[in-house]
Amino acid sequence: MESNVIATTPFEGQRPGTSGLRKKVRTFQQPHYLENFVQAIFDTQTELAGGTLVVGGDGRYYNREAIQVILRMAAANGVARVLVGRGGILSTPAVSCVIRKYKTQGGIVLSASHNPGGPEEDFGIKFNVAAGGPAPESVTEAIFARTQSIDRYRVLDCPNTNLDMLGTVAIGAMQVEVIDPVADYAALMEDLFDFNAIRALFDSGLFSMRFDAMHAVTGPYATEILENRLGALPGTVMNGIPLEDFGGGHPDPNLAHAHDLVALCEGPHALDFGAASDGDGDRNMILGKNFFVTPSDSLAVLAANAHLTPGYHSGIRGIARSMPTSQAADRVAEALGVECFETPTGWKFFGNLLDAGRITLCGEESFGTGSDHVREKDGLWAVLFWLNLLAVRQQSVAEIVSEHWRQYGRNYYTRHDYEAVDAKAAGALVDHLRIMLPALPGQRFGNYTVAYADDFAYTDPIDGSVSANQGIRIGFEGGSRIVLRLSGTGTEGATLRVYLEFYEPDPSRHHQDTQEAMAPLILIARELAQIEARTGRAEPTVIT
Ligand code: VG1
Ligand code: CO
Repeated sequence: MESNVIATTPFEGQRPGTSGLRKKVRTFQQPHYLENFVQAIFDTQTELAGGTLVVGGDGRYYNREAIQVILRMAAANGVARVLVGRGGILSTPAVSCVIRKYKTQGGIVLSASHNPGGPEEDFGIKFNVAAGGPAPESVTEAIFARTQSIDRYRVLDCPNTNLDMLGTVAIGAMQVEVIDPVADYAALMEDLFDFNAIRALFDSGLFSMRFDAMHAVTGPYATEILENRLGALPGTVMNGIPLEDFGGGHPDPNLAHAHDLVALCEGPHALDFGAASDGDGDRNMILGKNFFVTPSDSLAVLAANAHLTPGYHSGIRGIARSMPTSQAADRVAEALGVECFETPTGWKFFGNLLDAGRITLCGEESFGTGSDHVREKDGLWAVLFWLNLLAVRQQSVAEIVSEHWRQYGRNYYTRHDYEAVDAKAAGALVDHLRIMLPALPGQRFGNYTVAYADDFAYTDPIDGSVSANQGIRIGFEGGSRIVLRLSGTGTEGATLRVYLEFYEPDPSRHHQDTQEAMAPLILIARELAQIEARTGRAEPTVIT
């Protein structure tokens, strides 16, 4: 087998966004496009030569082809050993689990998460470091810099590797071990949660649930853990077979895209519990009987109840949330007397805090929750955490959350997304807000008085690195907030995200409709940002 050095020239725009490089499949299929990015990883992450790399993806269209390219390039770049999930499948949290368990030098995750899949849709690639988490900005910037000057890549001339058979094969001097994608992850979940208590809940026959895998990567994980190990009824996992195009849908677990599951949790015959995960298995949505748990509330409830689970019985050390996530978790941290951190959007900002032992739990409003058990957000972990709480507390989801609100107050929360808007118009909208910021404090809008207004900047408390321009924050007296930022994961035009939060301490007002309760704040956000005038959109594309 011959190792070839292929001449190439740089592509524009290979800077990783919030979570890796995400582009249309057609972009990745251009000759040398994927290869350039992968070679930039090998050129900058030099410990991979002679080391072990984990490779896997969410099973979307182009997953298998990309893995074959990565294997040939890894062999030519001197990687000693690759662990790859059978069928090319590994969920994002499972990649993190495997990197940590086998102490590898890093991993490559192939996914565009909740974005649709298929020949005309999206693909993505992300590098995870030896701690198991997404590469920090210093690493992604180094990889990007290398893509701008790249002039050659290395690839071994060899046939495709059979990804469907467990076992070890050699490609040149490199060992490729095809591993069971579920086993290590499932074992970790058994360590963290009380499987006996959850099994008893299912055995009681008094508890009904469905898990919607949305034809994405969590199907095999959920079937093994929920049905095989915990004894949930066959059929508990719906849409459990991973498909290259996710059945044509958006594998995005929210009220808009997981509509079949939402319907099963509504009405007089509603299920007791519904949950869903996204394309690559790191997001989660939690539903009770006629009840939706916002991801921000979910983080706060898990934090307040963590001591009820085996994995966290000795308590939590601290909590972190991304800046747009509601401040519900802050109130729990205060009550527990632990630290609370506000980080920029994206899981990579939690890594240092987790590694340093400053936090145990962390989360984002975008249906992401996780802990120090891995270095990615983890969809099924959150579902099992909730099941553990339901089994121990013997209460419904609605009772647990309502009780939480009575104790801490309720942070009403909603996010309005304006998708595929003109990128220039979106940029101008944010620039205009930035100019307005200094004059806002003290101004009154209806019942709301601006307490502070800024463009969020974060200084990492562990390594001192600074990340500026992370989103516009307008905070009001009493704790309500408007946050605006542009998405860093989209592949078409720009997506404007408007995050709204309103604090209500009075329990008699805890059961209003969210959009109605937040209407005045929504109007203020639309007017301040001149959304309709600047984007031509009178209404958001998706409300979560
Ligand atoms: C979005 C979410 C962010 C999340 C990121 C990756 O980013 O808002 O909270 O970390 O997706 O999640 P953005 O830049 O589009 O707002 V995933 O499940 O897509 O890897
Ligand atoms: Co995801």
